[in-house]
Amino acid sequence: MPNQNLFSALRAAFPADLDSIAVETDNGLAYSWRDLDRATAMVANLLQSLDIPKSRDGVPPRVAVQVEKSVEAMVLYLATLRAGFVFLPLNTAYQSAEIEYFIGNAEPAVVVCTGKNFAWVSQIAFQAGTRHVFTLDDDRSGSLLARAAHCSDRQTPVQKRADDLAAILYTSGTTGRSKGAMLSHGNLLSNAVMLKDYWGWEKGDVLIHALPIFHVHGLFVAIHGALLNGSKMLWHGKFDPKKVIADLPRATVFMGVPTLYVRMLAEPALTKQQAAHMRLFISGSAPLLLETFNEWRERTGHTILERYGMSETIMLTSNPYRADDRYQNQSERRGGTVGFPLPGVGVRVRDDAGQPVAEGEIGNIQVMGENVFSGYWRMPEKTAEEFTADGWFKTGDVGLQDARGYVTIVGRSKDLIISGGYNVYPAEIEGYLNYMPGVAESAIVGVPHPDFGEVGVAVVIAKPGARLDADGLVGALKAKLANFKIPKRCFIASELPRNTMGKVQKNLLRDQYKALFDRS
Ligand code: MLC
Ligand code: AMP
Repeated sequence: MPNQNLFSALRAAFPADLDSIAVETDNGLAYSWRDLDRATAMVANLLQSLDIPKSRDGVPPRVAVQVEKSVEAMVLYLATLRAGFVFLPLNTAYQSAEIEYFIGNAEPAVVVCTGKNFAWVSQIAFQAGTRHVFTLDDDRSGSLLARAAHCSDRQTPVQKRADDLAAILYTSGTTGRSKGAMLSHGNLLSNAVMLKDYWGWEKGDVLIHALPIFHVHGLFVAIHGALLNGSKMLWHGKFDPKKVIADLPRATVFMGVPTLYVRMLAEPALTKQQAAHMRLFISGSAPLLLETFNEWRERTGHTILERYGMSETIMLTSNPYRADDRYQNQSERRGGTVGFPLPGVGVRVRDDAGQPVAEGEIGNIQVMGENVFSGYWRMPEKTAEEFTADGWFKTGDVGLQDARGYVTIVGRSKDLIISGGYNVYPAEIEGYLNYMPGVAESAIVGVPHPDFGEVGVAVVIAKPGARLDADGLVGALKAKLANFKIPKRCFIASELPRNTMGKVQKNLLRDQYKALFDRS
């Protein structure tokens, strides 16, 4: 049985000339393919040399990572695969209560954090039983690389089967508790191989990488796409619209969430001429407004290809790349839709009773395929709830499929706000607000926002006799939660609208505040 380790497949795609450039950073560094090979071997050897059990209950050790974006952070990801461990990326915005939950839940054997956070992260980690805490900063300093420097730069990737666990991605839940989506080597590799073909990756492609690398989009779709094609990456530590536009003449592929496109459109330097060398612009993770889709086509002459995915499933649907797309025999990238089910992905639309809906009718989107995760880490009941009896995963997205096969997402059955491509679950924030002194109850709703697409707004009710200060409540939330989860506005109200069952009518609140950030 050939090794199904995802790293081995990525490594096999490295170009023959290992001394050619694999990654060029926006601060002037260049890494060859040989550099990536050697560095991943050294870090993998370090991980394998640690005195930790190679597996417990059949699960390899987890490596939890909360570091700033850097090529070395990507090396750590690849090295974790190479060593056969399980990668657990964490958003850099997470604060101590959030990190405490993830570490307590995943029980990583290794934690890697920034030097600045070492004191509090290591305290949480050691208390949870983690044996090794390393540091890694975005200037190539820290104990991880210092220790790896003593390790051999040769290593044989650990033997894996397709269904062996490769990564755990935490996604918040509607009840406020985060769930770890378990993705296997086979989930990740099959999706990457299919996308290489579907999106027409070709020799000479160069990817601008400007997304964070702790989510599906930047970590898997972008990095696997480039590596599997042996393509160079122009690596941006942080998204800066001016810098990305300046790089367009040297690149062919760009991937972004809608906010990145909106911010680039605000730059006069974005012109047809500047984008002339590009082959493909891809958008996903949040709905792309038709207005942005059209404006982009006018300004650059390129039609954005919108696709749809999830942490639990990686990529599910995509607008067609080729004019003579061999899969669907369709040519058009249609704004406002997320395209066709990708090859090997089953998509169906069901009503609330689980029955099929008529073509073009709105219902719940369910999916199946080699790309779909096996379940939530240590949450068998939650996993069972999210799959149908016949094995389809309930995405929580609401949409339709038209006669030509295009899928359109019209909303979500899950109470979720997607802000600038990050997911915010109202229940989590309401949980914090409701415990604050003087608060009787609260509701968080998502409203349209010109930059982030959607943002959270809080409506809070005081206990009888209590006086609440909206700024004070927001300040208190900031001390507890990742910054992107903080409601952009907070209102103190006398009561929340409820239906006859006593349930808060969030749709009425959404209507009430929908024009809050209206540009006009
Ligand atoms: C930053 N802020 C946000 C925010 N990002 N608020 C709401 N939503 C966001 N996404 C806030 C900060 O808290 C801060 O507020 C202020 O905005 C400025 O912060 P910043 O750090 O300077 O912002 P910036 O670096 O410009 O970040 C914006 C961004 C970033 C759009 C570049 O959010 C981003 O990279 N988003 C991409 C997310 C992504 O990769 N998602 C993929 C998920 S995978 P204050 O008050 O503190 O000043 C997935 C599956 C799939 O969904 O299909 O791909
Ligand atoms: P995450 O849990 O961070 O992986 O987010 C997945 C969710 O992002 C999906 O369930 C969708 O609600 C949303 N999403 C991803 N891509 C798109 C898209 N192109 N259009 C609309 N929503 C999207």
